[in-house]
Amino acid sequence: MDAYQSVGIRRRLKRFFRRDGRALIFAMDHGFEHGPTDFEEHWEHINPRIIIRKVMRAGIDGVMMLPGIVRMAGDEVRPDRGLMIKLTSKTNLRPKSEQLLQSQLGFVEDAVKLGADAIAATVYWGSPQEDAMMRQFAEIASYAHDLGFPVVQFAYPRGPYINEKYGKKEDYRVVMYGARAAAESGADMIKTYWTGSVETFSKVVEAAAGVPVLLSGGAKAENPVDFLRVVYGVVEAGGAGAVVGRNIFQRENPEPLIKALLRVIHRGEEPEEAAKAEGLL
Ligand code: FBP
Repeated sequence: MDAYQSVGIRRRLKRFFRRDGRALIFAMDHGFEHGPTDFEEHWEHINPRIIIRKVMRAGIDGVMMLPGIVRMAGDEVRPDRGLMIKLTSKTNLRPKSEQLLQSQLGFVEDAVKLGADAIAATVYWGSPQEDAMMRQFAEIASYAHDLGFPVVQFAYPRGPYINEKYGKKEDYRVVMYGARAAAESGADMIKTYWTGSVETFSKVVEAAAGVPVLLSGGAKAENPVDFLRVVYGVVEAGGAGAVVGRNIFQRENPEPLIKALLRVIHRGEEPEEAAKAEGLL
């Protein structure tokens, strides 16, 4: 890679991270990946403009979306916040046997035209369709890197072999393996599952050997302090922050939680302290 491309990658990556090297990113690809029912609790958020305005106001560092959402509401994303465009997904309407595959739904050129600062793609490590996703990731990453764009891998190990051998996909040996595979396949940023403890997540971070590892938010926690505790653990383990969807848009007013998350991620505040400061306790 020549100097132009590597400078481009480094500059664009910095649009997500503050000086501390950490970031809080809002994820909104669920209407596609899970279906519109994910928005039923707060249906107004099915309109990306409404929720993006809220997350911007709260001070989020970046957003992650599919190309169509950027076309619908990309102008709500402030120009000083990182824009990550994800180019793979699947619908929940597929037969179960095809759920372990993400397909490409957009192209690097389109993401560049839409103003992306980073390009993202998922790999389900351990899936029977791992081969297809590896190839897809390699093609996306090679072209994005060629143009000077960083590539984010949603490294989500899952599949029958993992369940059989490790019992659950969040076993740290599995998550650590996925993070390592992401780093070795050329990712500039990795998003993956919480492994349940600081000690085990530290291993995931170490396995990524310097490539920033961010938490994948997961299902909405009824008690926001529980979620703040997980994110606090990610930071303690050396993680680079979190990419959060449902814990944000499944709340009518997500601003206090976003602000509390920013306190935990960027100021290292204890979860209870951050929650109190934002009126969550
Ligand atoms: P959440 O914070 O809601 O978990 O969003 C992060 C995310 O990676 C989304 O980008 C994606 O649609 C979803 O999780 C994948 O969820 P699942 O684990 O159900 O495949």
